Amino acid sequence: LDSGEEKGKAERVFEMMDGFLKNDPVSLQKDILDHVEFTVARSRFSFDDFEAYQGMAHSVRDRLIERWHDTQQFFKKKDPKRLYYLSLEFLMGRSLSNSVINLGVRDQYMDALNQLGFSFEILAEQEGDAALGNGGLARLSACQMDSLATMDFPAWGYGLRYQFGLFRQVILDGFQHEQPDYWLNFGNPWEIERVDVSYAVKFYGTVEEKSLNGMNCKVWIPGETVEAVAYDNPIPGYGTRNTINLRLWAAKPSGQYDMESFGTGDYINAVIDRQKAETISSVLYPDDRSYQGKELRLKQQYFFVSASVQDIIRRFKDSHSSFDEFHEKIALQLTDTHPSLAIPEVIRVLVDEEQLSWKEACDIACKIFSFTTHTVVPEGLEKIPVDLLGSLLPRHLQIIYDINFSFMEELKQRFGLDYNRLSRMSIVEEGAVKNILMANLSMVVCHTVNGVSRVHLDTLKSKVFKDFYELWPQKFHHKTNGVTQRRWLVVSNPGLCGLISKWLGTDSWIREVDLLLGLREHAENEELQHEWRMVRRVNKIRLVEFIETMTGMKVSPDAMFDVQIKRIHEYKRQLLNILGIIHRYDCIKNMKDSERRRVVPRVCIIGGKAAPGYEMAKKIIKLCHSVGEMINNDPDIGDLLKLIFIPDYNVSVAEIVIPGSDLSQHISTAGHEASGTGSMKFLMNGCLLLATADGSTLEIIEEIGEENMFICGAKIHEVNMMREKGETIKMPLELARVVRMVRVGYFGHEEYFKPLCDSIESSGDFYLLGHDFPSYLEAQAAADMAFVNQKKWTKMSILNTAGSGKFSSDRTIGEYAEQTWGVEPCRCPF
Ligand code: T68
Repeated sequence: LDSGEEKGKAERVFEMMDGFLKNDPVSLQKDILDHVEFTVARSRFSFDDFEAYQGMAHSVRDRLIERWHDTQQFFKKKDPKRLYYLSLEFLMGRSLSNSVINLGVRDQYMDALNQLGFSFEILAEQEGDAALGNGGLARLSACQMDSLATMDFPAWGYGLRYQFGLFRQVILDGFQHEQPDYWLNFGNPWEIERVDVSYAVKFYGTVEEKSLNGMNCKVWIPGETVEAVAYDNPIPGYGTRNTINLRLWAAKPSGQYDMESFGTGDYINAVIDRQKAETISSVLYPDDRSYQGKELRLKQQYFFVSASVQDIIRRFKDSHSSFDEFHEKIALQLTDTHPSLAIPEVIRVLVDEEQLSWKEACDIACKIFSFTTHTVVPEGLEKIPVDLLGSLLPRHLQIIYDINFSFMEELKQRFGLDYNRLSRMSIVEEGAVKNILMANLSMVVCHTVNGVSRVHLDTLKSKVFKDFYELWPQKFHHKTNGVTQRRWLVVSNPGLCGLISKWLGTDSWIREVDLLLGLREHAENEELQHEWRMVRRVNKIRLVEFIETMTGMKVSPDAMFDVQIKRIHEYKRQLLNILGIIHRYDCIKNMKDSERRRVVPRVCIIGGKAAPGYEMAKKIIKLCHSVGEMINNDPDIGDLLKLIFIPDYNVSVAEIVIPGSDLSQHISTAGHEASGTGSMKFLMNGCLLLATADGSTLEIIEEIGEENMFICGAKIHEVNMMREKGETIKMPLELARVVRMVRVGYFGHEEYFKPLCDSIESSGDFYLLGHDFPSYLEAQAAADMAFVNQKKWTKMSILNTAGSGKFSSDRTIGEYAEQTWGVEPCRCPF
């Protein structure tokens, strides 16, 4: 569009489009009603909340698509270096509120709906969560997409469109049961099906050698082909026209005719067989730390990687005639090792299909790939059995072997024949079952490996990837995680958001989060403190109502709301929390009336899912219910203590719970949490933290000051020392007493809970509950003391929000863009 005439044409098109999609309330009403009538096919004179939600969602979708087209056109024209963000999991949650806020049309929609007799809040609640992920890693991907869009980076996300997201947790008699998440059953207005964008993904088969133009070539003859169809999800930035794309792939039977099965006359079975292709993208694996080397999981990984790589190369070739500039135009970010098959896939396509030399292809791969690891323990690293990989992806196995061969040669040159080192660093793990170590493959090829907090990087250097650090210290970095303040403050806590803007005199902090620091100077201002408490109380009342709806329990908003919401894991120590609650209960029971009057009433809230096969985690959920049943029904205790388990924890639940919490717990055994991001959301919302010195908490302490938090437990070096020495500490009496109560059946089910008690008392107490219990109780007592002094508490709360700026994903993404990806903003004109 360089000529004047073309420019004029483009401007006219823009004008027409702007004319088409107007954002005044009257135009919005018309759009909503049109969608109710023509998209939802309901009468515009009679429709319910859900239909109104659908009509509204489609009208918002139109506006998203408009900007998304403009953005993609603009990127195409400018041809900047693009970032491709590959993640097998995205926990997007709901989209309606987030979209209208980022598009800057929330107030207009509220007016439009009011005039139609609907409430925006009620419509927003009609939406189900998009839960295409497990936990922290998946929500991080979603937060980072929001920041990428807001900060105008030319980025694309790629993932898998699971038909069933994370299971729904149903609690029956205190036990967790898993049910499928039918999230697509009522349609999904936030995606655009692109039947025109699809790629064939190959599996199985053999590799043959052929001679092409006098060169020896490898040709992969697949045994099965599945079609990957694109579903595009526009991601709007805040305060910008930029709307980027999250492209999720769904598996469909291949359009290529398999003449043999169709030719034999068994038409029905042939069709049914082909339909099985869809199982690849049917369900999300619900384990968030273990790897079982399952074929379907490997198929999912390759399916999504292959479609994405084909798409990326197709887009590049649309505007480039050679691969010379490939590494200058493309950065590929691997979210953990789950997408690391992209490495051999890129090399395969470049060598086998684009006829580049092995060296050229490897050089390109080394320049474009970076990866971030989200795990701390070596057992958390992905291993793929060689037999499985060789049968599913025979050509990729060859490529991995070739990469490993060159790498081993390089190591020999450098360190001589140090066989121990060679075997520790090899991509191929020898043993009864041979495995491919995906982290080692990523380490060898990627130019950068990032940890997710500073202390996580230390662990990577000194433990998990020690040998690699010695070899390539320059590859190791960290980018401390962050969360998006758009979702976690603007969408979920409008009250606090308005108050912050009022006291800062601007809402610019929504894009420049460091401005929150300006709250520090008002932290002791009585007027702000009063308003702050009012807003927090309204949020607590909203949470009280939510708890009643979900559990039937009525709790008092005057109590301290003490919350632990996250995946259930032994290392996250929900058990420590529950044992602490039993201790509190036991203490109150033994108090005289005069002492009881000084007790700070608490509502303890726990929420989270256990991986379906993780027995200990499921026992913890049951224990929580059994203890809750006893405490909550004890008339002697009344409002002094309540224990609530919130079922089916997800992003939308977090959006209600976090703004209404007073205290939140992040009490992993030090050294086990790579980062942790929940704490950052609570921090932004002015909630106080009770935490161990682990993961990102160490950096939070630096920003907020230890005096504004409640820190407990062994430090990382102490944990390491205790484990190295195999020290067994004497069980503190208070802990022995509460474990005994569980053991002897005070809460029933003594046989079922026995392994929980044993894990502390007779199996070495790996997670150090015994060591940390006394300091945990002290930290809880300090929280009680602070809560009594509401002025002091409110000041701490304001200081938390004020100091939370570092933990915005905007900062994280800015660092990645500059230090890892080398991409620059590309802002689409308004
Ligand atoms: C989490 N990891 C870390 N993994 O536990 C957490 N894993 O400390 C960190 O803050 C967060 O990542 C973001 O960096 C995960 O959530 C997974 O969900 C997962 C899923 C499948 C396989 C392995």
